[in-house]
Amino acid sequence: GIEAWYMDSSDEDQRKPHRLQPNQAVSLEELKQLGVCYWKLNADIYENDPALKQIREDQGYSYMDIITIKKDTLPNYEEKLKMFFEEHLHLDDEIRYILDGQAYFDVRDKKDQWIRIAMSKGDLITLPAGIYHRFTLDETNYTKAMRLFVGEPVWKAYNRPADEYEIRQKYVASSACFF
Ligand code: KMT
Ligand code: NI
Repeated sequence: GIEAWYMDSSDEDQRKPHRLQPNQAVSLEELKQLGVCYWKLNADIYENDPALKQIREDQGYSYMDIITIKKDTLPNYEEKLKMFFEEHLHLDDEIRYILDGQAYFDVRDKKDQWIRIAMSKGDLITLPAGIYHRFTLDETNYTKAMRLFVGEPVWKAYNRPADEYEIRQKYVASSACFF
């Protein structure tokens, strides 16, 4: 399963864990309150997995592709990693299923603090439209992920500040827990 924690504010390598000392864990329940949903699947059978098929049907995830993020296989690797780590939002949900390797998704909580979510093989996560987030590889420098989408994919990212978008205002209003 996933593990999540509040991040320290050091400028060290983004691929390091950046845990607070002592660690300040974030539960699945707390992530849910931010609109972040999670499923655990068996990635060994992703090509023919009834559980994945069911989620895709239920959620309308009609589109899927697979991205391998590794120095020698991803074109413009450095540039893309830099882009993924810029704080941004999307107008649609971001849905990622880790098929191999591992990676971090960082999301802002309602008080604007960074939460780091450690994803590994079998973890499927959905980030709600309008949440500020970013992505990085960890020190293993490799992940393979399925990207899912409702209908035709729109990859456009709006770097922060993007507070003027209606989806941002909708997201901010969507949770009960402000303070
Ligand atoms: C995004 O928009 O943050 C991404 O697509 C991250 C990389 S996909 C594993
Ligand atoms: Ni994104």
